[in-house]
Amino acid sequence: MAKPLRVGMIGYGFMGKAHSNAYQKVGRFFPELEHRPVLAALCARNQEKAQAFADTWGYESVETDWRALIARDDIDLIDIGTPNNTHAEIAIAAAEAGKWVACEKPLAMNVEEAERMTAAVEKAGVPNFVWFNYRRVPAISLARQVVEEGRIGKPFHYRATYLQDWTIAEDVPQGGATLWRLDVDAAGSGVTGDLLAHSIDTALWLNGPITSVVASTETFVKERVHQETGQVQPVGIDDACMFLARFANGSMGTFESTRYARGRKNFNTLELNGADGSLAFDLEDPQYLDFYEYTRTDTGSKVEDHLAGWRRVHVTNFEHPYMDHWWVPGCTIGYEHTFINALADFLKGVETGSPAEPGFRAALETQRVCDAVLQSAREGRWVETGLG
Ligand code: SOE
Repeated sequence: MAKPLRVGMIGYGFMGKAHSNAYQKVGRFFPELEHRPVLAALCARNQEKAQAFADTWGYESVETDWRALIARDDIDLIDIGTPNNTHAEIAIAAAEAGKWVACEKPLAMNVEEAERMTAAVEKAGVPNFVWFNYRRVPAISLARQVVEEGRIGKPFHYRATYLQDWTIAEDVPQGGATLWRLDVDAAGSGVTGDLLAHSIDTALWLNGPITSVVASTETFVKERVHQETGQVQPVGIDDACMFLARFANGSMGTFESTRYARGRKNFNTLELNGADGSLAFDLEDPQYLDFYEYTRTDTGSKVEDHLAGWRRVHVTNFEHPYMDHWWVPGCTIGYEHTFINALADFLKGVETGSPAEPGFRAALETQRVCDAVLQSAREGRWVETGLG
């Protein structure tokens, strides 16, 4: 008999939808899980909008004060889908109340907050998880499997890009419920925390700790109208960020992110080059993992002959990560399923006693890299991350 897991969801934006959908579907596609999420309460400051969202998604009740939500005995898990500047206070209060905590990325505004959040969930001993959903794209999980199988060999290069184009117009305002990602007080940073945090999380997972970085950032539009004050205010976020990285395994990395790459909507790519093989992935073509095999792991023989070439793996077979929970081979899954896969891993981790990553401690490592990147950009020098 499945155990109900009563979810209190805070926030109803893009991530509120993605997370709510995951709670609704996970039990249907991962029926072996012992826990069955129940959409118990939706919390947001605007009662009318909260009620509308709750009605659409089937939440049982609505709260307008997150402290009241956390105080409820009938809530087991707090999901934080609110702007970054609220994550720390909510997560710490939820942990102290003994709730499970699932937090949207990036974990925090900075390392200091992320450390306090990690200490709080660990002190309380509560299950915790950060929604770095791209790890759960089957092709990216397969990339990790290929690395673990030793098919890449000694890694030399890691290359990541994360490009979008939605803030190019100068009349896009900043702040408020819809555009808080452009307001440094709500977001903490621009593309570094919003987009590169994803790239860094994936890189740490696939290629190990990043030990040092040197970065450059740019803010192309210096002032924007703030939606809450109606005033033209300075823009404090990084619109674009590029950094070089050194990994503990001796490889070098390049990372590039911007919201000014005209035509790039959610272009999130990675490439890993090793002595024995290479891997490449592009989120705009998410069903595929590209693999170049130079050395066969079974025989050790080199496979570079007149038919050598990149292999394009359509990651939809039952033997591919997560795909035995979805459709028949050849039928694809999409963006929303990565959240369902992530939630399934989180619940399974709690049930088996082997917690799914990234929990808060792993997300703190990503935060350390983000902070080092921003510090490097400010100071114009290489900065150690403290990892590795
Ligand atoms: C930014 O545009 C954004 O919505 C990020 O905040 C998400 O994390 C990313 O996955 C899609 O783009």
